[in-house]
Amino acid sequence: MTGKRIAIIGAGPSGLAQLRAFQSAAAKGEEIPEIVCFEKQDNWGGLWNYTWRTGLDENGEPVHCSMYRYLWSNGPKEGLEFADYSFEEHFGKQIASYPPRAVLFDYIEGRVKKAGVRDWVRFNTAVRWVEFDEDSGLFTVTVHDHAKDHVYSETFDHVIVASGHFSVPNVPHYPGFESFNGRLLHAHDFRDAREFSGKDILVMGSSYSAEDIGSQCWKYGAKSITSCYRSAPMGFHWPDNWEEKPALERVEGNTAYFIDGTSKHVDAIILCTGYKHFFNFLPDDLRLKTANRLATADLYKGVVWVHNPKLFYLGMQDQWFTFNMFDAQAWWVRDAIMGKIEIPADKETLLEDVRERETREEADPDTKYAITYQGDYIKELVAETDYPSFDIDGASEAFFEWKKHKAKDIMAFRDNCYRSVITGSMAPVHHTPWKDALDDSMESYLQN
Ligand code: FAD
Ligand code: NA7
Repeated sequence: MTGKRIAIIGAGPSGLAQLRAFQSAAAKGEEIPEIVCFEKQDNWGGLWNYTWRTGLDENGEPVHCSMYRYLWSNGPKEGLEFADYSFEEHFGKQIASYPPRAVLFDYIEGRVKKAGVRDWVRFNTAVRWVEFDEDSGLFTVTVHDHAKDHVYSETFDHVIVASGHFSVPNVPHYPGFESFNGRLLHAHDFRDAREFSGKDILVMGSSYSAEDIGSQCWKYGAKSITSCYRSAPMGFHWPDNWEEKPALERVEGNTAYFIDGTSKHVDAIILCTGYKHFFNFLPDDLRLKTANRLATADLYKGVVWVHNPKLFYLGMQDQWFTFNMFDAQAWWVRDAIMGKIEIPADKETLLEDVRERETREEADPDTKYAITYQGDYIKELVAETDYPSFDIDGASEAFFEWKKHKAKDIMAFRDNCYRSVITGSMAPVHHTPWKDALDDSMESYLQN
């Protein structure tokens, strides 16, 4: 041990990447700091740890999970595969490209079980407050251990915030919501598409949640789907019972009125209106405030809090890449903490790095550009650590293909397969087309 103590907040994919990063250094014989990971849920996996609960959990904490039953990966697994732990290593064979949630949860868990880091996590422990003391140079982290119903504080040299940013819903108000006669909910509280079979539903928004929740409801027998957009339509070739409309104006009774003067009877409104970066355990001087974008505000190299470089954030970007990007970040943060990477002392240099990333992101609104931009970011970080280098351009190619497959047939894109950039092998075609595969269990998915 180096004598340093590190607090990680959250044991989702980002926090787990950080645990694995430190464990891999220890496995190579390096001296690592003491690691304490605080996780408010009773298990790891973050959003991938499904619960039927909505609202408050068994401890009275806000439910973190925004995932739902029948959720299948919304992008190809070949774009997110861990470079140090392939799908083939985990499952003993290559599997199809769009695994359901339970399969991805198993994969995420497999790597950290193998690493033997569960003891580093304090479960059922919600972080309540973090403070930095200039004199000692230490953070005080105050937590609530729900198992013992005990609140306590400990000090740390570094804090790594890995609490995610797709859990606290952005909930707009539209006239008439208070007297709507149907079910009105945010995507965060959506759990089971079967609730909406036979119903006319309205999904508000034109991004991933609107697309996927609408598609789930279609698959499980909704009578009709109407989606409405604020800025631009999703523009896919939708099934006959799916209509895309411009922005909602108001609701009266069960009728939704849109700004083009049209209206529609709806039984339910699902607000797929995104999430907030929300950190109620951080004071002003430590709290990230950013839009959901690729170049986050105030994070040098996308991870170092420029106003106090002893504090790090993981996974705060909008995400094309996920697990492998969290890995690249976690390995980099590990090396910064262990003194192998130097963070410039001059704040202006840190801010200049942020500005350069923002300008480069804003240079081109094209999707392909954005994917390449995030791939380049991963390359940049991976080049500075011993994270196994992998064919990041190849992973970007999988995303380019995915985009084309969605444009061709939005209800069949998950029937395609791609080549792993980690093992080089091609994924098998799944045994059942996505639209007919109503059983999303791991047992069913792995029957190839
Ligand atoms: P999270 O997974 O959000 O984990 C954060 C952890 O921090 C949680 O375990 C939480 O309990 C804990 N925590 C929060 N606050 C506290 C606190 N105060 N104290 C203690 N612990 C705390 N990505 C993909 O790659 N493929 C997909 O198909 C995909 N689908 C998605 C579908 C939905 C509906 C959503 C919302 C996201 C999806 N994502 C998908 C993106 C997802 O963000 C990442 O896959 C990943 O879960 C992010 O990991 P994370 O660790 O950064 O955050
Ligand atoms: P996103 O990607 O942040 O998208 C939010 C959508 O909600 C987007 O289309 C917004 O429209 C729309 N929005 C936001 N506020 C409003 C209001 N007030 N009125 C109407 N529409 C609004 O969130 P998602 O939940 O789709 O995806 C988040 C993650 O979950 C993603 O990474 C996936 O992997 C799963 P805009 O285009 O800004 O006009």
